[in-house]
Amino acid sequence: MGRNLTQKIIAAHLVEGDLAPGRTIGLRIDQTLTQDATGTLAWLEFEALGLDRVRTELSVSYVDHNLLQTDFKNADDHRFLRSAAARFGAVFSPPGNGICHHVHLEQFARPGRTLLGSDSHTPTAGGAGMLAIGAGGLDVAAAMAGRPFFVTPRVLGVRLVGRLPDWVAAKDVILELLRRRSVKGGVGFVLEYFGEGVQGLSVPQRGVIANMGAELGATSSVFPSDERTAQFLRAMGRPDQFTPLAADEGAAYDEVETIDLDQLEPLIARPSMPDNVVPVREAAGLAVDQVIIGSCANSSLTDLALVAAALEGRRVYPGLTLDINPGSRQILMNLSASGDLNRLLLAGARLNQPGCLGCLGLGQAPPTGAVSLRTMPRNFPGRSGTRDDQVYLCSPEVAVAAALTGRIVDPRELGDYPSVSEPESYLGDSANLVFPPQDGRTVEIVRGPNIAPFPELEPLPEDLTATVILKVGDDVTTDHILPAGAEVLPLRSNIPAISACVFQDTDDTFCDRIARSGPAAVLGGENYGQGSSREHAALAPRFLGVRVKLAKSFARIHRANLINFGIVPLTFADPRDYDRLNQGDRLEFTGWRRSILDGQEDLDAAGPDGPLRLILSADDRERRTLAAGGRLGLVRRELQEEGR
Ligand code: MIC
Ligand code: SF4
Repeated sequence: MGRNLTQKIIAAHLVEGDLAPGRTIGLRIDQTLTQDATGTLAWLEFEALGLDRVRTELSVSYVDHNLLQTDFKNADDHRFLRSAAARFGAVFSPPGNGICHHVHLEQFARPGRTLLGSDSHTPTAGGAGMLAIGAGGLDVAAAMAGRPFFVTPRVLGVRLVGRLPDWVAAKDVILELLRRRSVKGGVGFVLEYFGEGVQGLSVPQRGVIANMGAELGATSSVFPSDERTAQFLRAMGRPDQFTPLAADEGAAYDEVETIDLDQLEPLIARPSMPDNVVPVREAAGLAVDQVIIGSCANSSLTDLALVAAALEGRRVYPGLTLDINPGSRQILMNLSASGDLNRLLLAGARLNQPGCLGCLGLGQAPPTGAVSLRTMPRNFPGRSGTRDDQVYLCSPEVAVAAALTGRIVDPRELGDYPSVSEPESYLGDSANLVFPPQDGRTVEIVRGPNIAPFPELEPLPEDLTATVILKVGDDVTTDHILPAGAEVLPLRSNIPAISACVFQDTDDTFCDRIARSGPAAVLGGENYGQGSSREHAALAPRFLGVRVKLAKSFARIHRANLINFGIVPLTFADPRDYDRLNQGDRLEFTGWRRSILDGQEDLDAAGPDGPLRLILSADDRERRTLAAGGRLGLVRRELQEEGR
C-alpha cells in the first residue's frame, strides 16, 4: 500500500521504535525554533544540559512576543536570548523582525524537514511541506541537544476539492474544520492535506490552515510540496531548497475529511472559543468597534495587500479602529515598496510593529463591552487583556468588510473581489538576522536580575496524599492556568515570581490555598490544557506543589509538559468520578511510585467515598520521567552516558 506524506517524512527521520499504529516513535529533529516568551526557559534548560553547541541543522531564537519594554525585564530577556544564541550556535531574530512563524516560513522552512518549536503554532511551516510540531521548551531544548522527539502519530487526511470562491479565504477552510470537529477534534492526529484543491492554495494560504490546526489540538499539519511551494521558495530567493513531495497514489489515512472549497462560505468564530463557528451571515448586523488584522495566522503580504486593495480610496468606518500588525519586517518592506502601506494609512489604519502584540494581550485591548474582530488564531476568554471581552475570529476579507461598514457583514456584499497574487519575488530581508560565530565558547551569556535559576524538582515520593485544590470544567486552556498579558509575560524567565499568577483569573485564592494545603491535585474535564505550549503552565503549578492532574482527557502538549515536570496526568476509569470529587477532597496514593515504574495502567487512589480507579496511560520513558520528578535530569544523564 502507498504511504502518505506524513509517513514518508517520519520514515526519513525515525530513530526509535517502529512505524506501526498506536506506537510511540522517536523522530530526529532537523530544525528548532524558540520564541522569547517560551525561549528564556528553553535556553536555560539547554544551558543546564552542559553542551557547547546545538546539535541540529538549524536552531533559531526569535523575539516576537514580549516586545513591550516598559521596564528592564523584557529588554534583559532579549539580551539574554541574543547572547545565548551566539554562545550555543543559534540564529537570532531580534525584536521587530517579525513573528517567528512568518519569518521561519520566509527564511528557513524546507520541504521534508522536521521542525520542533516552543510555540503551539509551529505547524505553520507545514504550509511549505515540513513536519512541524509545537512542544514545550524542555522538549525543544532536548531536541537542540540532538535527542529525539516522541510522537504517536495517526494521520487524518483532509481532501480538498474545488477552488475557493471570491471573498472566501484559507481561514474559512480551517474554521470549517473547527466547526466540524471542535477544539479537541484533532488531538492525536497529524492533519495531512491532499487532493486537487491543494493546488489552488499558495504557501501563505496553506500556512494559515496549518497554523490553526493547533486550535484542533492536532500534533501537526502538513501540505504537499509542489509547484506552488517551488514558486514560493523562488520568490523568497531559495529555489535550491525545493524538493517535490506528496503522498503516494491511493495512500491510506486513519480517517478522512473532505472539504469542497466551492461550497465554503465566509465563516466567523464567535466569542470565546475558536470552534464556536457560524457562517458570517448568521452574525451579520452586529456593530463592531475594533478590527485587528495581524498574527501568525493572517498577516502575510497577500493578506495585507488584499486589505489595502479593498480599502483603496475609502475610509475606515467612523469611530472604529483598524489596526494592522504586519507579520514580519519583510512583509512591511514589501507593503511599503508596493504602495499598499500608503493605501492602508490613507484609509485610516493604525500601523503597529511586526509582532504578536494584541494576540496575547500585549496592547490593543478592546474597550469595555466592545466587539473586536481579529484575524488571529485564538479568542480564549480574556486573552485580549479585557475581561469579558467579545473577540471574534475571521479572515482578512471579513475583517476589512467590517472595517468599512462598522458591522459584521458578509464580505461578498462588497462587490468585486480585488485580485491580489503572490509576487514573483519578495524584496528580501534577512539583514537583521544574527548568525552565530563558528565557536561560541568564549561568548558570555548576559543575565538580568529577573532571570532566575531553574528550580530543583525532587523525585516522586513512594506514597502521596494530595488535596483537590481546584475543580475546573472542559476545554480549560493554558491561558486559564497561567495567563499571558503585559503583567505576567515579563516573568516568564522567573518561575518563583510567575508562580504567584497561577489560575489568577479563575480563582484568586488559588495561591493562598495551595500554600496551606501541601501536595495538591487539580481536577479538570475534557481537553485539559489546550492552547499554548507554555511549559510554565506545568512548571509553575509544580513549583507551588501540584503533583497530580486528574482530567477526563488532556491536550497533547500540556500532557507532555506535565510529565516533563513530574506532575502525574491521570484520567478516570469511570468519568462519573469527576462529578463525585470536589474541591477540598483528599486523595491517597499508596506505593504509586513503584506502580508507575512497574508499568501499571490502573492506579488506585483512596478517595473521600472509597477507592477511585484512575488510569495512567504512559510509556516506559514517560514513567521514568515521572519517577525522577522531571525530564531535565534524565536528559542530562543520557548525554553523560553517551559521553556527550
Ligand atoms: C499563544 O499563541 O498562545 C502563544 C503565546 O504564542 C503560545 C506561546 C506562549 O505562551 O508563549 C503558544 O502558542 O504556544
Ligand atoms: Fe504570536 Fe498570537 Fe501567533 Fe501566538 S498565536 S505566536 S501570540 S501571533
